[in-house]
Amino acid sequence: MYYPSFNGIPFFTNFFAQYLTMYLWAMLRDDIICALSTPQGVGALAIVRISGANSSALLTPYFVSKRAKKAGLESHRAYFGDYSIHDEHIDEVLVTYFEEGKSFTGEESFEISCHGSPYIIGRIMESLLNAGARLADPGEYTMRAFMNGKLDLAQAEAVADLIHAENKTMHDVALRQLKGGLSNEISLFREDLVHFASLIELELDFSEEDVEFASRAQLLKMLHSLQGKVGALIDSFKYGNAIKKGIATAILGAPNAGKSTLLNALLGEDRAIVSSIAGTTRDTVEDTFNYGGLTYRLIDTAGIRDTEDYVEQIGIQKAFEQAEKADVIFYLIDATAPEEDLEQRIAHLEQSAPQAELFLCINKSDQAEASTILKRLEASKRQIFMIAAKTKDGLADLLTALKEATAWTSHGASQTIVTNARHADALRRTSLALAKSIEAVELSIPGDLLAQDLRLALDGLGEITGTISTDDLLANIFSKFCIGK
Ligand SMILES: Nc1nc2c(ncn2[C@@H]2O[C@H](COP(=O)(O)OP(=O)(O)OP(=O)(O)O)[C@@H](O)[C@H]2O)c(=O)[nH]1
Ligand SMILES: [Mg+2]
Repeated sequence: MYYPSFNGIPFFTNFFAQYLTMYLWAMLRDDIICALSTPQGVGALAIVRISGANSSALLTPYFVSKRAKKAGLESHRAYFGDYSIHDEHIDEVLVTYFEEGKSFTGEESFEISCHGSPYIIGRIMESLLNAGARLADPGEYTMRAFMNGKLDLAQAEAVADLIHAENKTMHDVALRQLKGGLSNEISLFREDLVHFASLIELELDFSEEDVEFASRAQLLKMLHSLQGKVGALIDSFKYGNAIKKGIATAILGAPNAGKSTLLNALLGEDRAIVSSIAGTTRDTVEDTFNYGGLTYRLIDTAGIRDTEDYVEQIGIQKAFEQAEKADVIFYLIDATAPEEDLEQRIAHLEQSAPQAELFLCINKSDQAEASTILKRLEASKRQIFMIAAKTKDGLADLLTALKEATAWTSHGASQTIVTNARHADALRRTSLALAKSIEAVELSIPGDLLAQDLRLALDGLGEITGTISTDDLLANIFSKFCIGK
Protein backbone atom coordinates (compact mmCIF):
# COMPACT_ATOMS: atom_id res chain seq x y z
CA MET A 1 0.00 0.00 0.00
CA TYR A 2 1.25 3.51 -0.78
CA TYR A 3 0.18 6.50 1.30
CA PRO A 4 0.50 9.15 -1.32
CA SER A 5 0.74 12.86 -1.17
CA PHE A 6 0.70 15.27 -3.99
CA ASN A 7 2.49 17.91 -2.04
CA GLY A 8 -0.57 19.84 -1.11
CA ILE A 9 -1.46 20.52 -4.73
CA PRO A 10 -5.20 19.98 -4.83
CA PHE A 11 -5.61 17.49 -7.65
CA PHE A 12 -8.55 15.17 -7.93
CA THR A 13 -6.11 12.23 -7.74
CA ASN A 14 -4.82 13.56 -4.44
CA PHE A 15 -8.29 13.62 -2.95
CA PHE A 16 -9.04 10.16 -4.27
CA ALA A 17 -5.79 8.64 -2.98
CA GLN A 18 -6.29 10.15 0.47
CA TYR A 19 -9.87 8.94 0.59
CA LEU A 20 -8.73 5.42 -0.34
CA THR A 21 -6.02 5.48 2.33
CA MET A 22 -8.48 6.60 4.99
CA TYR A 23 -10.92 3.90 3.93
CA LEU A 24 -8.30 1.14 4.06
CA TRP A 25 -7.05 2.40 7.40
CA ALA A 26 -10.57 2.51 8.80
CA MET A 27 -10.91 -1.17 7.83
CA LEU A 28 -7.62 -2.05 9.51
CA ARG A 29 -8.52 -0.13 12.63
CA ASP A 30 -11.25 -2.56 13.46
CA ASP A 31 -8.97 -4.78 15.44
CA ILE A 32 -8.07 -4.18 19.06
CA ILE A 33 -4.46 -4.56 20.12
CA CYS A 34 -3.05 -5.26 23.57
CA ALA A 35 0.45 -5.50 25.02
CA LEU A 36 2.43 -5.34 28.20
CA SER A 37 4.05 -1.89 28.10
CA THR A 38 6.34 -2.32 31.09
CA PRO A 39 9.35 -4.70 31.12
CA GLN A 40 8.82 -8.45 31.40
CA GLY A 41 9.47 -10.11 34.75
CA VAL A 42 8.53 -9.46 38.36
CA GLY A 43 7.94 -5.82 39.31
CA ALA A 44 5.91 -3.80 41.79
CA LEU A 45 3.43 -2.83 39.08
CA ALA A 46 2.86 -3.53 35.40
CA ILE A 47 0.87 -1.75 32.71
CA VAL A 48 -1.14 -3.54 30.06
CA ARG A 49 -2.29 -1.35 27.20
CA ILE A 50 -5.38 -1.87 25.03
CA SER A 51 -6.27 0.17 21.98
CA GLY A 52 -8.91 -0.07 19.29
CA ALA A 53 -12.44 0.93 18.46
CA ASN A 54 -14.89 -0.24 21.09
CA SER A 55 -12.23 -1.71 23.36
CA SER A 56 -14.45 -0.86 26.35
CA ALA A 57 -16.76 -3.70 25.29
CA LEU A 58 -13.82 -6.07 25.44
CA LEU A 59 -12.95 -5.06 28.98
CA THR A 60 -16.50 -5.02 30.38
CA PRO A 61 -16.74 -8.77 31.21
CA TYR A 62 -13.56 -8.65 33.27
CA PHE A 63 -13.38 -5.30 34.99
CA VAL A 64 -15.83 -4.11 37.64
CA SER A 65 -15.49 -0.66 39.16
CA LYS A 66 -18.17 0.84 41.38
CA ARG A 67 -17.43 4.37 40.27
CA ALA A 68 -17.41 3.51 36.57
CA LYS A 69 -20.71 1.69 37.07
CA LYS A 70 -22.25 4.66 38.84
CA ALA A 71 -20.97 7.57 36.80
CA GLY A 72 -19.86 5.96 33.53
CA LEU A 73 -16.41 6.28 31.97
CA GLU A 74 -14.80 9.67 31.64
CA SER A 75 -11.68 10.16 29.55
CA HIS A 76 -8.32 10.51 31.30
CA ARG A 77 -9.68 9.20 34.60
CA ALA A 78 -8.41 6.21 36.52
CA TYR A 79 -10.89 3.67 37.93
CA PHE A 80 -10.06 1.33 40.78
CA GLY A 81 -11.74 -2.07 40.63
CA ASP A 82 -11.54 -5.84 40.39
CA TYR A 83 -10.27 -7.81 37.44
CA SER A 84 -11.92 -11.23 37.32
CA ILE A 85 -12.08 -14.00 34.73
CA HIS A 86 -15.27 -16.09 34.93
CA ASP A 87 -15.76 -15.12 38.60
CA GLU A 88 -12.15 -15.96 39.42
CA HIS A 89 -10.69 -12.86 41.04
CA ILE A 90 -7.30 -12.11 39.45
CA ASP A 91 -6.22 -8.76 40.89
CA GLU A 92 -7.20 -5.33 42.14
CA VAL A 93 -6.33 -2.99 39.31
CA LEU A 94 -6.42 0.64 38.28
CA VAL A 95 -7.79 1.21 34.79
CA THR A 96 -7.23 4.52 33.00
CA TYR A 97 -9.63 5.32 30.22
CA PHE A 98 -8.88 7.39 27.11
CA GLU A 99 -11.73 8.35 24.84
CA GLU A 100 -11.44 7.98 21.05
CA GLY A 101 -9.75 11.07 19.64
CA LYS A 102 -8.16 11.94 22.98
CA SER A 103 -5.75 9.05 23.40
CA PHE A 104 -2.15 8.57 22.28
CA THR A 105 -3.26 6.34 19.39
CA GLY A 106 -6.37 8.39 18.64
CA GLU A 107 -8.48 5.29 19.31
CA GLU A 108 -10.45 4.30 22.38
CA SER A 109 -7.74 3.05 24.76
CA PHE A 110 -7.22 1.67 28.24
CA GLU A 111 -4.23 1.17 30.48
CA ILE A 112 -4.54 -1.48 33.15
CA SER A 113 -2.14 -1.01 36.07
CA CYS A 114 -1.95 -4.34 37.84
CA HIS A 115 0.51 -5.92 40.25
CA GLY A 116 3.72 -6.82 38.44
CA SER A 117 3.41 -10.58 38.76
CA PRO A 118 4.09 -12.56 35.57
CA TYR A 119 1.15 -14.82 36.54
CA ILE A 120 -1.31 -11.91 36.84
CA ILE A 121 0.01 -10.29 33.65
CA GLY A 122 -0.27 -13.63 31.84
CA ARG A 123 -3.86 -14.13 32.95
CA ILE A 124 -4.92 -10.60 32.01
CA MET A 125 -3.24 -10.83 28.61
CA GLU A 126 -4.77 -14.25 27.99
CA SER A 127 -8.26 -12.97 28.86
CA LEU A 128 -7.91 -10.03 26.46
CA LEU A 129 -6.68 -12.28 23.65
CA ASN A 130 -9.55 -14.69 24.29
CA ALA A 131 -11.98 -11.79 24.06
CA GLY A 132 -10.74 -10.97 20.56
CA ALA A 133 -7.82 -8.59 21.00
CA ARG A 134 -4.54 -9.40 19.31
CA LEU A 135 -0.98 -8.91 20.50
CA ALA A 136 0.37 -5.58 19.30
CA ASP A 137 3.34 -5.56 16.93
CA PRO A 138 6.43 -3.59 17.98
CA GLY A 139 5.66 0.13 17.81
CA GLU A 140 2.06 -0.47 16.72
CA TYR A 141 0.61 2.04 19.20
CA THR A 142 2.88 4.74 17.81
CA MET A 143 2.14 3.61 14.27
CA ARG A 144 -1.59 3.97 14.96
CA ALA A 145 -0.95 7.42 16.43
CA PHE A 146 0.82 8.29 13.17
CA MET A 147 -1.91 6.80 10.97
CA ASN A 148 -4.57 8.66 12.95
CA GLY A 149 -2.75 11.95 12.52
CA LYS A 150 -1.79 12.29 16.19
CA LEU A 151 1.91 12.45 15.35
CA ASP A 152 3.84 12.83 12.15
CA LEU A 153 6.59 10.39 11.27
CA ALA A 154 9.47 12.48 12.65
CA GLN A 155 7.58 12.83 15.94
CA ALA A 156 6.84 9.10 16.00
CA GLU A 157 10.54 8.36 15.54
CA ALA A 158 11.28 10.77 18.38
CA VAL A 159 9.21 8.55 20.68
CA ALA A 160 11.70 5.71 20.12
CA ASP A 161 14.64 8.10 20.51
CA LEU A 162 13.22 9.39 23.77
CA ILE A 163 12.88 5.88 25.16
CA HIS A 164 16.43 5.00 24.13
CA ALA A 165 18.05 8.33 25.07
CA GLU A 166 21.07 7.58 27.23
CA ASN A 167 22.21 11.09 27.98
CA LYS A 168 20.74 14.49 28.72
CA THR A 169 21.59 15.97 25.34
CA MET A 170 19.96 13.14 23.39
CA HIS A 171 16.95 13.32 25.70
CA ASP A 172 16.60 17.07 25.06
CA VAL A 173 16.92 16.63 21.30
CA ALA A 174 14.38 13.78 21.21
CA LEU A 175 11.92 15.71 23.36
CA ARG A 176 12.20 18.74 21.11
CA GLN A 177 11.59 16.55 18.06
CA LEU A 178 8.61 14.91 19.74
CA LYS A 179 7.13 18.33 20.45
CA GLY A 180 7.36 19.05 16.73
CA GLY A 181 10.62 21.02 16.53
CA LEU A 182 11.90 19.37 13.36
CA SER A 183 8.40 18.84 11.93
CA ASN A 184 7.53 22.54 12.22
CA GLU A 185 10.70 23.52 10.45
CA ILE A 186 10.04 21.03 7.65
CA SER A 187 6.42 22.23 7.34
CA LEU A 188 7.61 25.80 6.89
CA PHE A 189 10.03 24.69 4.18
CA ARG A 190 7.22 22.80 2.47
CA GLU A 191 4.82 25.74 2.64
CA ASP A 192 7.21 27.94 0.67
CA LEU A 193 7.83 25.23 -1.88
CA VAL A 194 4.19 24.25 -2.25
CA HIS A 195 3.25 27.85 -2.98
CA PHE A 196 5.66 28.12 -5.89
CA ALA A 197 5.17 24.54 -7.08
CA SER A 198 1.40 25.13 -7.41
CA LEU A 199 1.99 28.31 -9.41
CA ILE A 200 4.40 26.53 -11.74
CA GLU A 201 1.92 23.64 -12.15
CA LEU A 202 -0.75 26.23 -12.95
CA GLU A 203 1.50 27.77 -15.59
CA LEU A 204 1.74 24.33 -17.19
CA ASP A 205 -2.05 24.25 -17.50
CA PHE A 206 -1.85 27.51 -19.44
CA SER A 207 1.30 26.57 -21.32
CA GLU A 208 -0.02 27.67 -24.66
CA GLU A 209 -0.66 31.18 -23.39
CA ASP A 210 2.93 31.76 -22.21
CA VAL A 211 1.99 33.19 -18.81
CA GLU A 212 4.26 33.38 -15.76
CA PHE A 213 2.37 33.17 -12.46
CA ALA A 214 5.47 32.55 -10.35
CA SER A 215 7.99 35.36 -10.24
CA ARG A 216 11.32 33.73 -11.12
CA ALA A 217 13.25 36.29 -9.08
CA GLN A 218 11.22 35.53 -5.97
CA LEU A 219 11.38 31.80 -6.62
CA LEU A 220 15.16 31.96 -6.92
CA LYS A 221 15.43 33.93 -3.69
CA MET A 222 13.25 31.40 -1.87
CA LEU A 223 15.19 28.44 -3.28
CA HIS A 224 18.54 29.88 -2.21
CA SER A 225 17.24 30.62 1.27
CA LEU A 226 15.75 27.14 1.56
CA GLN A 227 18.95 25.55 0.30
CA GLY A 228 20.83 27.32 3.12
CA LYS A 229 18.37 26.11 5.77
CA VAL A 230 18.35 22.53 4.46
CA GLY A 231 22.17 22.64 4.34
CA ALA A 232 22.30 23.71 7.99
CA LEU A 233 20.09 20.78 8.96
CA ILE A 234 22.29 18.37 6.98
CA ASP A 235 25.37 19.77 8.75
CA SER A 236 23.69 19.30 12.12
CA PHE A 237 23.60 15.54 11.49
CA LYS A 238 27.31 15.35 12.33
CA TYR A 239 26.42 16.54 15.84
CA GLY A 240 23.20 14.57 15.92
CA ASN A 241 24.92 11.33 15.06
CA ALA A 242 27.64 11.85 17.67
CA ILE A 243 25.02 12.72 20.29
CA LYS A 244 22.92 9.67 19.48
CA LYS A 245 25.60 7.02 18.97
CA GLY A 246 28.20 8.45 21.33
CA ILE A 247 31.23 10.56 20.49
CA ALA A 248 33.78 8.18 18.98
CA THR A 249 36.86 8.35 21.19
CA ALA A 250 39.68 6.05 20.06
CA ILE A 251 42.59 5.14 22.32
CA LEU A 252 45.76 4.57 20.33
CA GLY A 253 49.42 4.08 21.13
CA ALA A 254 52.27 1.59 21.21
CA PRO A 255 51.80 -1.85 22.79
CA ASN A 256 51.89 -1.79 26.58
CA ALA A 257 51.30 1.97 26.76
CA GLY A 258 48.32 1.37 29.05
CA LYS A 259 45.44 1.81 26.57
CA SER A 260 43.30 -0.96 27.99
CA THR A 261 44.05 0.26 31.52
CA LEU A 262 42.75 3.70 30.51
CA LEU A 263 39.62 2.20 28.93
CA ASN A 264 38.88 0.26 32.12
CA ALA A 265 39.58 3.28 34.32
CA LEU A 266 37.20 5.51 32.36
CA LEU A 267 34.48 2.85 32.21
CA GLY A 268 34.93 1.98 35.87
CA GLU A 269 35.02 -1.75 35.11
CA ASP A 270 37.43 -4.40 33.87
CA ARG A 271 36.19 -4.38 30.30
CA ALA A 272 39.45 -5.17 28.47
CA ILE A 273 42.28 -7.53 29.37
CA VAL A 274 45.30 -5.76 30.85
CA SER A 275 48.70 -7.43 31.00
CA SER A 276 52.35 -6.52 30.91
CA ILE A 277 52.75 -8.54 27.72
CA ALA A 278 52.99 -6.22 24.72
CA GLY A 279 50.35 -7.05 22.14
CA THR A 280 47.60 -8.10 24.57
CA THR A 281 44.74 -6.34 22.80
CA ARG A 282 44.21 -7.71 19.30
CA ASP A 283 40.69 -6.72 18.29
CA THR A 284 39.07 -3.39 19.10
CA VAL A 285 37.13 -3.27 22.37
CA GLU A 286 34.31 -0.78 22.56
CA ASP A 287 31.99 0.52 25.26
CA THR A 288 30.18 3.71 26.17
CA PHE A 289 30.29 5.95 29.19
CA ASN A 290 28.42 9.12 30.06
CA TYR A 291 30.14 12.28 31.12
CA GLY A 292 28.85 15.82 31.37
CA GLY A 293 25.50 14.95 29.77
CA LEU A 294 27.10 13.30 26.74
CA THR A 295 27.80 9.73 25.73
CA TYR A 296 31.31 8.81 24.64
CA ARG A 297 32.05 5.65 22.71
CA LEU A 298 35.47 4.56 23.92
CA ILE A 299 37.41 2.33 21.55
CA ASP A 300 40.47 0.48 22.81
CA THR A 301 42.75 -0.66 20.00
CA ALA A 302 45.70 -2.94 19.36
CA GLY A 303 49.10 -1.38 20.11
CA ILE A 304 50.79 -0.02 16.99
CA ARG A 305 54.13 -1.62 16.10
CA ASP A 306 55.85 -3.47 13.26
CA THR A 307 54.96 -7.09 13.61
CA GLU A 308 55.15 -10.33 11.65
CA ASP A 309 52.07 -11.67 13.46
CA TYR A 310 49.25 -11.72 10.90
CA VAL A 311 46.39 -11.41 13.42
CA GLU A 312 48.13 -8.54 15.18
CA GLN A 313 48.61 -6.81 11.81
CA ILE A 314 44.85 -6.97 11.24
CA GLY A 315 44.28 -5.50 14.70
CA ILE A 316 46.69 -2.62 13.96
CA GLN A 317 44.96 -1.99 10.64
CA LYS A 318 41.67 -1.77 12.55
CA ALA A 319 43.25 0.71 14.97
CA PHE A 320 44.07 3.02 12.05
CA GLU A 321 40.56 2.61 10.65
CA GLN A 322 39.10 3.62 14.01
CA ALA A 323 41.40 6.65 14.09
CA GLU A 324 40.11 7.77 10.70
CA LYS A 325 36.50 7.64 11.96
CA ALA A 326 37.12 9.05 15.45
CA ASP A 327 35.91 12.36 16.79
CA VAL A 328 38.60 12.29 19.47
CA ILE A 329 41.88 10.33 19.74
CA PHE A 330 43.75 9.72 22.97
CA TYR A 331 47.30 8.92 21.90
CA LEU A 332 49.01 7.22 24.81
CA ILE A 333 52.76 7.44 25.28
CA ASP A 334 54.41 5.13 27.76
CA ALA A 335 56.52 7.39 30.01
CA THR A 336 58.77 4.44 30.82
CA ALA A 337 59.36 3.47 27.17
CA PRO A 338 58.51 6.17 24.62
CA GLU A 339 58.61 5.14 20.95
CA GLU A 340 61.76 6.05 19.05
CA ASP A 341 59.73 7.37 16.16
CA LEU A 342 57.16 9.16 18.34
CA GLU A 343 57.24 12.41 16.35
CA GLN A 344 56.69 10.61 13.04
CA ARG A 345 53.81 8.58 14.50
CA ILE A 346 52.05 11.70 15.71
CA ALA A 347 52.58 13.44 12.37
CA HIS A 348 51.19 10.40 10.58
CA LEU A 349 48.12 10.38 12.82
CA GLU A 350 47.53 14.09 12.28
CA GLN A 351 47.62 13.46 8.58
CA SER A 352 45.49 10.31 8.45
CA ALA A 353 42.86 11.49 10.97
CA PRO A 354 42.61 15.26 10.46
CA GLN A 355 38.96 15.24 11.60
CA ALA A 356 39.82 14.07 15.10
CA GLU A 357 40.68 16.10 18.14
CA LEU A 358 44.10 14.67 19.15
CA PHE A 359 45.00 14.41 22.84
CA LEU A 360 48.59 13.44 23.65
CA CYS A 361 48.67 11.59 26.98
CA ILE A 362 51.89 10.60 28.72
CA ASN A 363 50.88 7.56 30.75
CA LYS A 364 52.58 5.82 33.69
CA SER A 365 53.61 9.26 34.97
CA ASP A 366 53.67 7.63 38.40
CA GLN A 367 56.67 5.59 37.29
CA ALA A 368 58.86 7.81 35.18
CA GLU A 369 59.86 11.39 34.72
CA ALA A 370 58.73 12.84 31.37
CA SER A 371 60.79 15.95 30.68
CA THR A 372 62.58 14.42 27.68
CA ILE A 373 59.29 13.33 26.12
CA LEU A 374 57.77 16.75 26.76
CA LYS A 375 60.69 18.35 24.95
CA ARG A 376 60.25 16.01 22.02
CA LEU A 377 56.55 16.91 21.83
CA GLU A 378 57.05 20.66 22.00
CA ALA A 379 56.94 20.97 18.21
CA SER A 380 53.48 19.41 18.03
CA LYS A 381 51.98 22.43 19.87
CA ARG A 382 49.31 20.25 21.33
CA GLN A 383 48.05 20.18 24.86
CA ILE A 384 49.76 17.31 26.70
CA PHE A 385 48.23 15.40 29.58
CA MET A 386 50.26 13.72 32.29
CA ILE A 387 48.27 10.73 33.47
CA ALA A 388 48.59 7.44 35.29
CA ALA A 389 45.72 5.26 34.08
CA LYS A 390 46.48 2.66 36.73
CA THR A 391 46.12 5.07 39.66
CA LYS A 392 43.62 7.32 37.79
CA ASP A 393 45.86 10.35 38.34
CA GLY A 394 45.24 13.12 35.83
CA LEU A 395 42.07 11.55 34.46
CA ALA A 396 39.81 14.31 35.85
CA ASP A 397 41.75 16.92 33.85
CA LEU A 398 41.63 14.70 30.78
CA LEU A 399 37.84 14.39 31.06
CA THR A 400 37.38 18.13 31.56
CA ALA A 401 39.41 18.76 28.41
CA LEU A 402 37.43 16.08 26.58
CA LYS A 403 34.18 17.78 27.48
CA GLU A 404 35.48 21.15 26.34
CA ALA A 405 36.77 19.73 23.07
CA THR A 406 33.41 18.14 22.33
CA ALA A 407 31.37 21.21 23.25
CA TRP A 408 30.38 21.34 19.57
CA THR A 409 27.88 18.63 20.34
CA SER A 410 25.84 21.10 22.38
CA HIS A 411 25.76 23.36 19.30
CA GLY A 412 22.09 22.64 18.96
CA ALA A 413 20.94 23.48 22.46
CA SER A 414 18.53 26.00 20.96
CA GLN A 415 18.62 24.75 17.40
CA THR A 416 17.04 21.85 15.54
CA ILE A 417 19.43 18.93 15.17
CA VAL A 418 18.97 16.00 12.84
CA THR A 419 19.83 12.77 14.67
CA ASN A 420 18.24 10.32 12.29
CA ALA A 421 20.12 8.93 9.26
CA ARG A 422 16.82 8.59 7.37
CA HIS A 423 16.11 12.30 7.81
CA ALA A 424 19.66 13.22 6.82
CA ASP A 425 19.32 11.12 3.67
CA ALA A 426 15.98 12.70 2.74
CA LEU A 427 17.46 16.16 3.34
CA ARG A 428 20.43 15.38 1.09
CA ARG A 429 18.04 14.40 -1.71
CA THR A 430 16.01 17.56 -1.08
CA SER A 431 19.19 19.60 -1.30
CA LEU A 432 20.10 17.98 -4.64
CA ALA A 433 16.63 18.67 -6.02
CA LEU A 434 16.84 22.27 -4.81
CA ALA A 435 20.19 22.69 -6.55
CA LYS A 436 18.63 21.38 -9.76
CA SER A 437 15.63 23.70 -9.34
CA ILE A 438 17.96 26.67 -8.89
CA GLU A 439 19.82 25.67 -12.03
CA ALA A 440 16.53 25.26 -13.91
CA VAL A 441 15.39 28.76 -12.97
CA GLU A 442 18.78 30.31 -13.74
CA LEU A 443 18.95 28.66 -17.15
CA SER A 444 15.24 29.38 -17.86
CA ILE A 445 14.64 25.67 -18.41
CA PRO A 446 10.98 24.85 -19.35
CA GLY A 447 8.43 24.82 -16.53
CA ASP A 448 7.67 21.10 -16.67
CA LEU A 449 11.26 20.18 -15.80
CA LEU A 450 11.35 22.79 -13.04
CA ALA A 451 8.06 21.46 -11.68
CA GLN A 452 9.59 17.98 -11.58
CA ASP A 453 12.61 19.16 -9.55
CA LEU A 454 10.38 21.09 -7.16
CA ARG A 455 8.25 17.98 -6.70
CA LEU A 456 11.37 15.94 -5.89
CA ALA A 457 12.40 18.51 -3.29
CA LEU A 458 8.92 18.35 -1.79
CA ASP A 459 9.01 14.57 -1.77
CA GLY A 460 12.29 14.59 0.17
CA LEU A 461 10.78 16.85 2.82
CA GLY A 462 7.52 14.89 2.83
CA GLU A 463 9.36 11.66 3.60
CA ILE A 464 10.68 13.11 6.85
CA THR A 465 7.31 13.95 8.30
CA GLY A 466 5.60 10.99 6.61
CA THR A 467 3.42 12.93 4.19
CA ILE A 468 4.95 10.42 1.82
CA SER A 469 5.52 6.94 3.13
CA THR A 470 5.34 3.35 2.02
CA ASP A 471 4.39 0.21 3.91
CA ASP A 472 7.99 -0.97 3.81
CA LEU A 473 9.29 2.25 5.25
CA LEU A 474 6.73 2.27 8.06
CA ALA A 475 7.36 -1.40 8.85
CA ASN A 476 11.08 -0.71 8.96
CA ILE A 477 10.71 2.27 11.29
CA PHE A 478 8.19 0.80 13.71
CA SER A 479 9.73 -2.68 13.90
CA LYS A 480 12.60 -1.09 15.84
CA PHE A 481 10.21 0.03 18.59
CA CYS A 482 9.43 -1.89 21.77
CA ILE A 483 6.26 -3.97 21.93
CA GLY A 484 3.74 -1.95 23.91
CA LYS A 485 4.88 1.44 22.57
N1 LIG B 1 52.71 1.99 36.79
C1 LIG B 1 51.76 2.04 35.88
N2 LIG B 1 51.50 0.96 35.14
C2 LIG B 1 50.52 1.03 34.22
C3 LIG B 1 49.78 2.21 34.02
N3 LIG B 1 48.90 2.00 33.03
C4 LIG B 1 49.08 0.72 32.63
N4 LIG B 1 50.05 0.14 33.35
C5 LIG B 1 50.53 -1.23 33.21
O1 LIG B 1 51.08 -1.38 31.92
C6 LIG B 1 50.86 -2.71 31.45
C7 LIG B 1 50.17 -2.67 30.10
O2 LIG B 1 48.88 -2.16 30.26
P1 LIG B 1 47.75 -2.38 29.19
O3 LIG B 1 46.61 -1.50 29.60
O4 LIG B 1 47.47 -3.80 28.97
O5 LIG B 1 48.46 -1.77 27.92
P2 LIG B 1 47.91 -1.69 26.42
O6 LIG B 1 48.35 -0.40 25.86
O7 LIG B 1 46.49 -2.01 26.37
O8 LIG B 1 48.75 -2.83 25.72
P3 LIG B 1 48.40 -3.69 24.41
O9 LIG B 1 47.01 -4.17 24.52
O10 LIG B 1 49.39 -4.78 24.46
O11 LIG B 1 48.63 -2.81 23.23
C8 LIG B 1 50.05 -3.41 32.53
O12 LIG B 1 50.89 -4.16 33.34
C9 LIG B 1 49.44 -2.27 33.31
O13 LIG B 1 49.17 -2.60 34.65
C10 LIG B 1 50.09 3.34 34.83
O14 LIG B 1 49.49 4.40 34.75
N5 LIG B 1 51.08 3.19 35.74
MG1 LIG C 1 45.41 -3.43 25.46
